[in-house]
Amino acid sequence: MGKTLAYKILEAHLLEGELKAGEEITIKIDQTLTQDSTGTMVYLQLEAMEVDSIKTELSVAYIDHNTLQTGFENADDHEFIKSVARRHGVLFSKPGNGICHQLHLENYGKPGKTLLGSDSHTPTGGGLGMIAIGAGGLDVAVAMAKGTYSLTAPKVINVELKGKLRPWVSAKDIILYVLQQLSVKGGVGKIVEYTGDGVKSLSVTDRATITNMGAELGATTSIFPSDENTREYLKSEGREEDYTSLAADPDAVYDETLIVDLNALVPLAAMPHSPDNVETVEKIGKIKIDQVAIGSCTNSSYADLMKVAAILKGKKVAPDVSLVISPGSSKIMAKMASNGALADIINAGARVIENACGPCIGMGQSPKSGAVSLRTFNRNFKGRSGTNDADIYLVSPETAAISAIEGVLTDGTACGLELPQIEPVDFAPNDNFVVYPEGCNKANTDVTMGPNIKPFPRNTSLPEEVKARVVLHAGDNITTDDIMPSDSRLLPYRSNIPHLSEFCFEKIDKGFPGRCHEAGNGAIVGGENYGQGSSREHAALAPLYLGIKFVLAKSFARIHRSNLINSGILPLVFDDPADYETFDLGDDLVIENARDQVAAQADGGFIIVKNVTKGLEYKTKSNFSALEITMILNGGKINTIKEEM
Ligand code: MIC
Ligand code: SF4
Repeated sequence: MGKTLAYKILEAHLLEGELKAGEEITIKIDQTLTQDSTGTMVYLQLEAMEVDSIKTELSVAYIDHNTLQTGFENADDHEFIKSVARRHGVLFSKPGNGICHQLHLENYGKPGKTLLGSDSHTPTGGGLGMIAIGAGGLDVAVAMAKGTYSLTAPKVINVELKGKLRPWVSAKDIILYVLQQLSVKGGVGKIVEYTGDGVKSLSVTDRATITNMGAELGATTSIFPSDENTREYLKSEGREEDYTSLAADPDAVYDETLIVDLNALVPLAAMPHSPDNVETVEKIGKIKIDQVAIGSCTNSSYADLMKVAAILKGKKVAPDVSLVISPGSSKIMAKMASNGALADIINAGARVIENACGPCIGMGQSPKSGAVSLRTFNRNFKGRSGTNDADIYLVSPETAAISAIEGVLTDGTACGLELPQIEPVDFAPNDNFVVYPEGCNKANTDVTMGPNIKPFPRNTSLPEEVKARVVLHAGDNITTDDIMPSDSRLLPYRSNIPHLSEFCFEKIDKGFPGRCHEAGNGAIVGGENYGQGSSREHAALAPLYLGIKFVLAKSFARIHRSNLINSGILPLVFDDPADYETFDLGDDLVIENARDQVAAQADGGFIIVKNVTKGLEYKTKSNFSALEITMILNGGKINTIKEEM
């Protein structure tokens, strides 16, 4: 039986377990990446583990999320990360160098390697034929300390691409189409593997756009084969020697298949407020727009921005539109400065901002009240832009650029403008933004810690009886942005959980922290796909700080479920989803004999939760692995690791 590419790479990295969908496996991690907003926790945790040296081949600490430095907090975070990076032999990418995923693709990603990143869009590396997985910060800290990562072996979906895209239809439209077909939870527990003759018409950065947004499917990761286009890309980045050819066996067996006819695709947009709420640009119609934002780790490559420059050249941005562009990396910005494309963009009336995440995470450029904003980004959750009543549409760079000129959402296929073919160019290697740890080690380098950096909360081992009061009854698809919002006001406090926790669930229920303080021990009730989106473990750490003991939901998103377990909070899944309806705020719940019940999960048992207020009993089933059971009993991952050591 032929093998999928994903399983070939997993097999080559398998350390423990049976490589079979649903089984717990431990794999070797070759590379890690962190970014600043999750990175401070990662490096606090790495320090807490007291390791002597990291075990990965390469680890990089990027600074890209919060580069506004509106107060001392960010700059202190950057300095802290730099100091710990130096102590442990981690490369440090200074603010201004660009967005972690784009930079990793350009400079370090290698076909066939494994990469674990403390950011949900780490699967961008799948565009280069890597197994690149997003995880919570603590998992990444452990991957650095031990060189390993444990996960449930996913199923593999085959997305077979047939044919070739027409002009004005791009990689973004492919992934928007896949999202429309599979939904934001369609990828949970799965790897999405792209095959078919259509693959060869896509460049590595096109592929990276697609694997990047596989995060929005809830997938563990997404992957493309490594072929001549991969070689060409690595060559253009000055590292052809990193190329290896990789593909699935021709007779590989997949768990599911989705066929996409590229010739038939048209420009698409994800409408407010979910990346899978997809419709054709033509059907949505020529709605008036107020803002266009081009960039983010999804669509800020050289080719993307050169297409944008070609569309804008000699034109003028519409009077009511603010067009803002954030390039993916310093190399891209420098190249466009030298070939004149940057001037074309600026002359058209665009605002060019720093090579960073910027508006994608609400770090500036929030649109006006009630605005319609077109963005080439990957998430359009309500309020993420920093403006709660704005309507965000996710589109391709081509659609964004032509719409910025027209002032209304525009389908480029009908505009009569010919798009030029963007030829690959050579990028001179430039590591002037990178700080190497040379000569530094734990003995000669101190940790630099500013006053805003507070210790992270730690749980205690699971008691025999867990009592908790219902402090929130939430709906389906709650995002980690809902749980722990992030914008220019809150991002400076990513290293300060006590402060941050006062804003937990702020956008959907301002009374949440108050109720938690009153209850002492709290429980959250949620619907389907609870915790989708960002990998931020703050969405588990802030609830932990507020006394949350367990979350009852119809289903959980992968990374958040792990973050809860890592924090010693139980993610419990209703055996009967109808139970969800029976809760009210203030209901008192109890799990009796909690330790025995959790331990019995290994034999496929249920955990029984009693609703004392209503006199009801609920069966929950969570399929905890043996490792997860140990972590829950110990009150989290860090306690478990400490014990092991
Ligand atoms: C995001 O896109 O939501 C983020 C900000 O990059 C997060 C990480 C974070 O919350 O710091 C992610 O995707 O994991
Ligand atoms: Fe940064 Fe946005 Fe990408 Fe997250 S999705 S890494 S905030 S650019």
